[in-house]
Amino acid sequence: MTTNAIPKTNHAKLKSWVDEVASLCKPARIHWCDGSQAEADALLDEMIANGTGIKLNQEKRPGCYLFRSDTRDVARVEKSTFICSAKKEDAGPTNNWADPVEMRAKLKKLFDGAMAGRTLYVIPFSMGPVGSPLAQYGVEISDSPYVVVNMRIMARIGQPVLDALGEDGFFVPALHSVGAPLAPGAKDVAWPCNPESTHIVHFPEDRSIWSFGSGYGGNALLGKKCLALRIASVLARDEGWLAEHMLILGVESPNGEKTYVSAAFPSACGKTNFAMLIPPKELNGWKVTTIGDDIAWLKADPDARQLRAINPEAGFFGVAPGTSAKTNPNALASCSRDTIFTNVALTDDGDVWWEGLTDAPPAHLIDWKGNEWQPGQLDKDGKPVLAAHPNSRFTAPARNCPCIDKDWENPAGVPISAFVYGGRRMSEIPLVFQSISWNHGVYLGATLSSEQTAAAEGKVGSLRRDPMAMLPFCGYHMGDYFGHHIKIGKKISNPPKIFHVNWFRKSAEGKFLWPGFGDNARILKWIVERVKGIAAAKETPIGFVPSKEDITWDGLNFSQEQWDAVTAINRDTLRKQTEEQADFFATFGDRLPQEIADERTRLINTL
Ligand code: TSX
Ligand code: MN
Repeated sequence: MTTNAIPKTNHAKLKSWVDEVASLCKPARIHWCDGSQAEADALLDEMIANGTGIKLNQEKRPGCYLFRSDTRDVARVEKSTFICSAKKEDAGPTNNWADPVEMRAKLKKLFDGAMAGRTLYVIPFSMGPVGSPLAQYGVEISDSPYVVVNMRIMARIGQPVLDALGEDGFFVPALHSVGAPLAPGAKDVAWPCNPESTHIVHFPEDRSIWSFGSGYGGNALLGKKCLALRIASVLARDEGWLAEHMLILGVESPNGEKTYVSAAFPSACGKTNFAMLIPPKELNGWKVTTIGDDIAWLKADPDARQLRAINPEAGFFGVAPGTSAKTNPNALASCSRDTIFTNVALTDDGDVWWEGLTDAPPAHLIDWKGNEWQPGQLDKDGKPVLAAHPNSRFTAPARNCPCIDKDWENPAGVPISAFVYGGRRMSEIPLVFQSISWNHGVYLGATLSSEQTAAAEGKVGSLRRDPMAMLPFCGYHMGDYFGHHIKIGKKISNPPKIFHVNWFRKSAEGKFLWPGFGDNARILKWIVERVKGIAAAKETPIGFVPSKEDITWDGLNFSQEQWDAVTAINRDTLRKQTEEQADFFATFGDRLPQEIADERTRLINTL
């Protein structure tokens, strides 16, 4: 076996783990990643040469590449995702559990010889700025060069991380294989994977990750969902901080005051769009800046006054379809260079396209499967053929984002003044309201739900409960997780104020009642002014709500009738819906905090 270079580390535990993995997986070569541009260029050149990747038109998209996955490997696989705590009870009712001893034995078999004929890449990575007290280190071992070039965008990787680890620093070991060993002399496929045997496994007690069979996104870039949410949520519980599925944005008022807000939304609610929102020009001088679009790690500051947050990631792994100059010009600008596109369509001039990028599609494309594509094309069932996969992605460096906050890499993080929870709700849930208290806010997060769109799994229109948008990402019992939030609120003298929003309310005729997008800045302004104690609100059973005159309307004609429609509440329906939460709460058994149960009772009684 050959190794590219003597690794510049004296971390004995890391070296022996790499040796151990190599003897199990039996790769042809070992490559320690230094994270350099030259290394990434060499890997990309190799992948272009063997047909795995496509270099896009370098005049239009400098440093950009396109990859097409296997058609069976296009998204996270929740049914194959496991939390292997020693006790089943500790994984809770929302996770797949498997016995850690049995699972380890199963994984050992799967990984035995799994890297034959391939290169084993060692990717030291940092989630968060290297050296930040809020950062966590991991080392991913992967046999996928696609993973290496994506991890280089999404995290800080290479020698600086080894230097920070020193001789005995703590790291999360994260082992990944596409699960497709190559026989001697056999020709490789463009996207090796093993969908029949895919396993995404977390061992929360020894903080390790094993991922087998998939090369896609959250299944393979192990720093993101696996480490920064599932494992980090467990670390956060044990160490007294929060690992949340939240964007972080800054709101700058005309006098230059900055207020930071973090927000959790289930999928298909436009989280990345909200993180990069551009306020209407009539909101003179109000600006939004981005710290992150997916994950927030929050810790009490030294005097336990407030929470400070970092974005543990260094890039955006965003859904491409629907991203356009109208919906999110900042995201588009972020992927103008040094970006990896996966499963989008290819234009005749070597550029990319996806549904929603432009009003009219180009006359000819190569679709995400590599087939010729024309507008209006139908499949054999008469359904339109999509040019890009609905879950196609861009992997773009955060530094490319025109509205990236100047403090996005501040190792101390930024102070968070408000939490926003939001769902896609056609009816009943008003545009915005503020919780009465921290515990009431935790209850709002715990009962967060969203209606399913075609892009997500599940029946279209059905209500999916997604507490704090963490349903697929909490690494332990969700009842304990609610309890941890309650505890954090007690520990901090000035915790974030908590709000609930719904941009998706519809009229009886099925029309959206709220213009959304940039106009959401009007609601953000109210939120920021509530935090500062400037804006007015009425106290109602559901919380504090604005009147129409509490919102700034410059540049938008919005009638009192429209306002009433988008903020109306029906006490009887809400009471019924609150009563119906009983079954959901019952699934958490005696691990549901009494405080959360009490908030529900209080709400039913006041309604
Ligand atoms: O991202 C969205 N946001 C947040 C933006 C900061 N979307 C897209 C969701 C899919 C990922 C929205 N869609 C939002 C929204 O606020 N609101 C809607 C619903 C909507 C759609 C189209 C219109 C209005 C609202 N069009 C017109 O009013 C012309
Ligand atoms: Mn996410």
